[in-house]
Amino acid sequence: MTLMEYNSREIEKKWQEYWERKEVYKTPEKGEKFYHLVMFPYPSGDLHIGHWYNFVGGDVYARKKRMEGYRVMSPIGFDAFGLPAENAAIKRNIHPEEWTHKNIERMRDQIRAMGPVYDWEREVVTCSPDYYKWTQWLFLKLFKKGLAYKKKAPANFCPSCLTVLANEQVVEGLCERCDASVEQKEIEQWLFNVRKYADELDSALEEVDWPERTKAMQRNWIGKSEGAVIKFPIPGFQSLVDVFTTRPDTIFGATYLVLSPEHPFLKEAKGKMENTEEVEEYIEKAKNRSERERISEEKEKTGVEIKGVKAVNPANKEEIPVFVADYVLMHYGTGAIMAVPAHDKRDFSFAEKHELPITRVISGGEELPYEGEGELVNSGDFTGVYSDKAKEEIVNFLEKGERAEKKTSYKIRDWLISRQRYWGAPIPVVHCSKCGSVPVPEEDLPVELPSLKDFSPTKEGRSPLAKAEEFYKTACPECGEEAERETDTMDTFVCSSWYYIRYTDPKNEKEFANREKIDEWLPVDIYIGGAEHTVLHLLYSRFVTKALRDMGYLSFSEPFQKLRHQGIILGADGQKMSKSKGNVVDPAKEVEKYGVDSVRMYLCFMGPYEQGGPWDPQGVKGVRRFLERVWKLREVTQEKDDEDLEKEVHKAIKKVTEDIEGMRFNTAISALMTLLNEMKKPGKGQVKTFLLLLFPFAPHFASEMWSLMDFEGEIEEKEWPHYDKEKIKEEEVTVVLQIDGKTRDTLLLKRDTQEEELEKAALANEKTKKWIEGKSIKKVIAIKNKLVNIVTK
Ligand code: ANZ
Ligand code: ZN
Repeated sequence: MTLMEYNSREIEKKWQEYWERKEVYKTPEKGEKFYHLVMFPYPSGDLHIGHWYNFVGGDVYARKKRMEGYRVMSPIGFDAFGLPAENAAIKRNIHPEEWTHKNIERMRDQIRAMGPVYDWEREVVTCSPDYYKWTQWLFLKLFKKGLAYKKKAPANFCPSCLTVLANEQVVEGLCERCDASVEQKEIEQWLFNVRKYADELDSALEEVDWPERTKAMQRNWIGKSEGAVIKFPIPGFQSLVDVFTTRPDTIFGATYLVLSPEHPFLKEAKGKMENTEEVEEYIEKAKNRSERERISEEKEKTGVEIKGVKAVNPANKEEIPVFVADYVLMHYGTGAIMAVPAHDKRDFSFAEKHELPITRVISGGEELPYEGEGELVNSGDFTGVYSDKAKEEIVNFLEKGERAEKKTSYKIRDWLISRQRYWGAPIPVVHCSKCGSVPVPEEDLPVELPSLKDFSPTKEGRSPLAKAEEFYKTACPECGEEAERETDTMDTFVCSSWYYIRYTDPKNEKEFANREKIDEWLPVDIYIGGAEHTVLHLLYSRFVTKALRDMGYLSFSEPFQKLRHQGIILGADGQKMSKSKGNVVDPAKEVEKYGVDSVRMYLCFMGPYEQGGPWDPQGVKGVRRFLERVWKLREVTQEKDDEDLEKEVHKAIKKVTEDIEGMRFNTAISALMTLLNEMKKPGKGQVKTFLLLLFPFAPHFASEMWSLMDFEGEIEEKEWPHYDKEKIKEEEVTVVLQIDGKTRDTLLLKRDTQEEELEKAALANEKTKKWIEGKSIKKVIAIKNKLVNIVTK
């Protein structure tokens, strides 16, 4: 056999065409189901290194599962609506639809060129009407269940993108996309009632196999706090002011009350306060401050006293002043707090500024404010009780007088889903002056997005669809009178909150997905994707799943059983890749030079998958050299396997199998490299096994070698190799134990036990102890696998 060069380009093209023709990657018909999911990409135009990392790791895992006999479904699609398409389109003066579709076509080719096992027949594209019809259907379902509602409220408005943003799209007061300072604006908006599921969203995290860090981020976002609501009477008023506190144990130190500027009691108190004008001025000012400013620890805590109004501390019956201050937010707890300056930082700085009394009621810490727990002081009958117990006892005591009850609060807010932008799924609602907000009948879906020429947002923050008369003018579905369509579109997180369901039945025209198919495939067995930006996607998907479950459409509660994140690949300089640093790696260029399989393998080899790490410019070349060495195994003609090698082969099978399962691709590849070094005189069967283990990483390469060596059938149809436990058992040898040259015993030890260990074993032996009693040891001679001789003086 003459030896050809390893021509990766030809080989990869050949196999990709072959696989496509043979439809190798359709979801198999037989076996136990395994739903394998990677986060679908946004069609930005080019696959970047992060996509590669995500998809390649996912693909290695999926391929092994297929070889293990699972019926693996591995779908792919595009998260195609959203602001970037619109912004790019405006900049380049082409329509967002055109821009998006061009990009999708490019990216499809790029993804195919990676050689992954995606079932393209299941592709979903969220901006196509046959998909967003069902996104709209989801909206209607939530609406009818009372889980979608409209509300006029201050919204985060980005003056540069000219749209409302969800809280989560505001990062430190700035627009996530353009870094402009976000303003507050009163607008009618649509929200999904995520708060209704807050408790389950928190507690059910215990059931899923996710990275702890990701769970912690979800919990943090949900922000569950256990505490109590305590009622403070206001002399001269009927109503009491409720405060939410997590520290009822500090109540004897509550020296004033603070109301949020939006608190309804302020309206009630108008006639009775002595400084109405001052208070109203303050309330007015607070309207222009962002939430971030209001709660920032660095910013000074502003506020004014409501003169002429006092509250009574229900624990010690003392009269205390009442303030209005914007560091208290209306949408959390009850919108009012009991301030305990000795034990809360914010209250402390406010009290210092306004010269309010600061009373220590918890011992511990040298200085005030002390935020920890401890034994109570200055607390009447509760003095001497420790915080945890005092929390219970004080609430119980106040409960008797109907002044308190236990309460759990959640930080999470309802999900604001309306966007005043063009490139999204229209919200399927009609506004009628007689009937109000009327849902579009299901049979009229989709409400198609009209192809507008002018799709730029308006200055007033209204949707571009509000300029399209032919779109918004319609008849009321209920009374038939003239009415107007809702012109806002949905947040793209709505589109991606259910795509994993659609994959099970992507072409269904009658249902969002057929129930049998849903039950057959879901939940997802493994979900692989980046850790950044996924808190909300995961949260919203979980919310939608639970809501659909409660409507009877699903029978599971958590969509993603197991979740893993790939790490981040850094530039060669160890810095985050960025254009300005000039350290961006272009995977296409690497493929051009070394081939897809080398790039795939290097990505898996470069470091622990869940950690990522810096890109080594020599790395792909190194892997390519390894493949070239494997390529030489084609010379192997020996039919009989090499007995000395058997153990190494089986050790490698075990290692590669377990490491792929645990996403330790790097050490799996190391094991293959070690094995190759041992393969001096391998038999054909051993080369076969090697190729099978290599296949998930370098599928084109392994397929080509398999066929060139005339191994029967096709490699991707073969079963994943099994290891023989017996064969990897550590072999034992008998070592002779001598004392002064005379054989006294034998030792059964692992083969290749090192000299030092031999000596230890010999000295620990019972017979040795007997024979050397009373003597001292001059030296010990140890010969590996043979003997130990203890020489005495
Ligand atoms: C009295 C107290 C004493 C408090 C003390 C803390 C320490 P988390 O854990 O984040 O839930 N609070 C309640 N509602 C608020 C609102 N709408 N805006 C701003 N602050 C609010 O925090 C709960 C604590 O935050 C509550 O417990 C309350 O202050 C404050 F030594 O009550 B605490
Ligand atoms: Zn009507």
